[in-house]
Amino acid sequence: MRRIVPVKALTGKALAGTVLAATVLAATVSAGCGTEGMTNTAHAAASAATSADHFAVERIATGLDRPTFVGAAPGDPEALWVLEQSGRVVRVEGAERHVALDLSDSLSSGNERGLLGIAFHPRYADNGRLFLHWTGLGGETRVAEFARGADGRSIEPTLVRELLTVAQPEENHNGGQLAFGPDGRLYLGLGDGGGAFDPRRTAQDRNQLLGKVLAADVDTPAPPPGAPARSTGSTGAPPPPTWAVVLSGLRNPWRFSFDPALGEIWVADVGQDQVEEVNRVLLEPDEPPKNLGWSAFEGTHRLDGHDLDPTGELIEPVATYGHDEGCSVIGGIVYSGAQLPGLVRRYVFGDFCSGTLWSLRATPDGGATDIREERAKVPQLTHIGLDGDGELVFASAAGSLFRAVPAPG
Ligand SMILES: [Ca+2]
Repeated sequence: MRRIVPVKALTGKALAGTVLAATVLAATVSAGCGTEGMTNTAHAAASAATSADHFAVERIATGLDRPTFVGAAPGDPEALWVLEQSGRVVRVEGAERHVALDLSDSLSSGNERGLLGIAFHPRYADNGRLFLHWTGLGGETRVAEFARGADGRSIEPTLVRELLTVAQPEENHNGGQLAFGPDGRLYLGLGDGGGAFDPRRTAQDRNQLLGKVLAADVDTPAPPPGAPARSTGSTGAPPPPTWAVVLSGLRNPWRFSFDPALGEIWVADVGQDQVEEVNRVLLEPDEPPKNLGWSAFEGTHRLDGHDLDPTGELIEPVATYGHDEGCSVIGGIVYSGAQLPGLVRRYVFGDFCSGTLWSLRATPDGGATDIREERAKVPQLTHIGLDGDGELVFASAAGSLFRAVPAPG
């Protein structure tokens, strides 16, 4: 598999087969993000990108408390739904804000903890089902189902059912993303449990949920054979589903997304000291869980003393960059909107620390090519989502939301 290394990451590293085609606009690079190496790379790189291919970002909301998610709910196209790390779910429609749910009394927040993920059921418009991922008061991962409130814009404060609880040995690497896949299952990303260099070796242990992307069928509870259907409470809620490991070998898959057209999942895995990576993986549920390498590999760098589970296909990232370009990759999305024709079918992703945004194009062989640094930046980027029209929206931990708009000129 070929891989792309944005800009300066090439320097001093032997990466045979690397493909690079970047447009770098050094003048727009923000403070704190290395620029010196980028210019040389840009001169060397062939790029077909023109001004019309790029986009700008426009701030559309401020004053939110460290938003970790922004996106739309099916059947509610005019609103943006936002998660605040400290525990509130906020529905934003124009200038109007409505706190749909406040979990702040029942979660621990700060560092990488808090309200981390939300997924609306694909038929949310009809059934009002939604799912949240947060850090419990004891630091544990919690995933539960909730229901839309009677007013249509709130969430019932009493959860419908618990879906998963996982103990977390450290404060960091709690994963985050919760999303429905093209197969209708609910997917969750969990980090390796934290610390440095996966001290508990969870990511390569197929029997542990940490360091994995998991999936569960939340539509058919399917009680064990021969067992009577049971309920978890007076509500008659179905029992928790079984979570299956889809991908192993992950350090902290903060954000992932699906490309339903190709049946693929794009997973950005946050790196340790050197390498941030983007992975493109074909979903093949009949195959053993594919292995994204951590902690035997950081990017394509083999770590001594870390065993590699030999089962499951080993997946190399399609794009990596070093810590001279950022510090935490923020996985994005394959764009298929109408407003930015130069971006159609390109995967857009970014970095939390530098605020840099890049896009790349998938190749038929499962790799990626034509990476380019976008002109726009989103400082403290935490999430890239879609509004009700399928256009890109961005959350910044600094408290703002942005949307992508055509670049002027
Ligand atoms: Ca990896």
